[in-house]
Amino acid sequence: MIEQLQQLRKTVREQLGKLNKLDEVNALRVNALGRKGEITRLLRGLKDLEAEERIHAGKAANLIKEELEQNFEQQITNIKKRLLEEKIKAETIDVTLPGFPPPKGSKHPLSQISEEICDIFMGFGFKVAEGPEIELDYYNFEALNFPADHPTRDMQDSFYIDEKHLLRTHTSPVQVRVMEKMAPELPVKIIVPGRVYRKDDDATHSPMFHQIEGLLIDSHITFANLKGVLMMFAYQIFNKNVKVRYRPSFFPFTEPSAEMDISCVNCEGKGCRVCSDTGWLEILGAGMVHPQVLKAGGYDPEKVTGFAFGMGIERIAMLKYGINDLRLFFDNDRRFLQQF
Ligand code: 2NM
Repeated sequence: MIEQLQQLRKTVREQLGKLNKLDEVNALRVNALGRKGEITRLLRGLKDLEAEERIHAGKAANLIKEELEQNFEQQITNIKKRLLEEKIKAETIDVTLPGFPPPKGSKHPLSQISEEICDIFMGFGFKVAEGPEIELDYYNFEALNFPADHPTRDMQDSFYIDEKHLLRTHTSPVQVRVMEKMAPELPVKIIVPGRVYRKDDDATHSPMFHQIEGLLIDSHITFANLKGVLMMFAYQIFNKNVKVRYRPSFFPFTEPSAEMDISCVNCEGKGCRVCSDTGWLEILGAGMVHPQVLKAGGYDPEKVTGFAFGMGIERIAMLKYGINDLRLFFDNDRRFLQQF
């Protein structure tokens, strides 16, 4: 019996040493130590032995059983350790490899143009000013000399928050706020970019759009200053040999008022679809600041004069890039935006 046990111990240990898969180890374990396994089968023979030999053989069997159990545990631990090492080795990442760069964004074309325009005027010594988009009726209309029955003051044409507040329809209220703060200091020389809101919605009008307005107040400012500054601006923004012309116009906050045209950037003045065969494109409105507006801003119209102007960023961007539908600026379609 003891010899058989020794033999079993030897073969099991030999076989176990050769195994390197967990399920094979488990199968051998069941086969050797399980309830229906070899040891159990051998121990069934114990009852046929002499008392002394039985005790002896029983002890030996238990020792061998314990030892083999430990051998199995050890082998399982070894295999698991090896598997883990192989797994870690296979998963090793080379941290020195370059990563995947995140897709690069870019500035929105309207922001680009807005910054470009501000830069040009900053080159002329203007400072950038900003103000609230929810504005008081006073700053948006009253102080800017809009009569009570002006169409844009109507609920139909502007977004009112309540009786006294609305979404600003232009950035001019900021100019009044700046004048109030600065008066009587001179010069006032500011440029005001920002969002404005009007109840309009088609291929060339969006209910929200962007404007840049400018204001220059000092002693002895004349219409000649207006023409010179705006002409230099046109030359810089449409870096071509554009021609410039002024046509009389009307705005409540300026007197006299004018519209500035440039020769068509598409056909260079010959006449085409972009300029409706006129050869000219309207790009901004301007004028000498109305005495009422100077007064509202805290300046004495007997002592100072000024000019102001305003333009729509979308329109400038459409002309500069040859875009025919301004809704493209607001669709967030990357096929469009990636072109800038
Ligand atoms: C325009 C056209 C003409 C303008 C006037 C003022 C202010 F506040 F100083 F009176 N700011 N902007 C102005 C003048 C705006 O936009 C077409």
